[in-house]
Amino acid sequence: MKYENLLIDEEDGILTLTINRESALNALNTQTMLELQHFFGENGPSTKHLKGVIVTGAGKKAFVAGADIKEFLALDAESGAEMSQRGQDVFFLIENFPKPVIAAVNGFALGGGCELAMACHMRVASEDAKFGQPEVNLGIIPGYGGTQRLIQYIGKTKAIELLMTGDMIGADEAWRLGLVNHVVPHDLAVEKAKEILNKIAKKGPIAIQKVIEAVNAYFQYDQDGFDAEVEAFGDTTDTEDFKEGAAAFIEKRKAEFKGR
Ligand code: CO8
Repeated sequence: MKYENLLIDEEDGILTLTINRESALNALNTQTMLELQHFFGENGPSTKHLKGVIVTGAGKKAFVAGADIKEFLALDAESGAEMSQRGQDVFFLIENFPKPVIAAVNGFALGGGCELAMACHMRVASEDAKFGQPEVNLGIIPGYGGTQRLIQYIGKTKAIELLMTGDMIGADEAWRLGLVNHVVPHDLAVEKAKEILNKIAKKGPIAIQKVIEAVNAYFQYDQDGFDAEVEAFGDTTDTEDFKEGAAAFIEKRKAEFKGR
């Protein structure tokens, strides 16, 4: 698929995916959602060799300022629910991506933009980033998982306040609440995300994939997270990587993982 709204740059095993609609503050229109679906879905790039993916927004002002408001003015109950479901499905692909995905939030992360950042495994915010779910200002609610993931990250007390007031919070408050992992000076969010991915890349890749699966299981109503952990743990013990990791520890050397 030829991407119109995503810029992809690969360097040293790290893919940086930039939402590139700067004139609309990188708002997620249908085309961009289709491209995200393609990228994170089965037909996207091979992930075997990847350390991980960084998601960011073009320009200095916005990560993503939301779903593209101009596109959903004509929605009704049926088409609105369909659009919400399609968006949720795309963000589940990101949440379940087998390699680490980090959002480098370089400005406004509002509505669908905050939801996109929350679907990533971690968030690094620049100090002038702003987060919020302002949908109630438009008379709607978040539709791409925001009501659920915001509670998962910051708890019901603050989540329901932010969802009802539509208030924006700055990077420092987002960090204090547990919404973001790190706050860094402007322009350094992508660099910090790379540093984290390079650190993770030294670990066993299958173990990292199993961490993603087991952690996500906690939030699935039809799965028991403890059972998922037992299964994932069993899978990791059955790998060459585990034999290598244990041998390296005993021989007092650095492990060389092969992802097998
Ligand atoms: N959609 C479309 N265009 C946008 C969006 C958006 N979400 N945000 C900004 N833009 C456009 C503006 O229209 C403007 O375009 P133009 O120059 O052609 O008029 C351009 O980007 C620059 O924006 P502003 O002039 O408004 O810039 P300011 O610096 O004055 O303000 C803000 C920046 C505060 C970020 C402001 O743009 C804003 O409030 N944007 C909207 C934020 C918002 O409400 N986001 C939530 C959208 S709803 C949503 O995400 C629902 C997700 C779930 C959908 C479920 C399926 C139905």
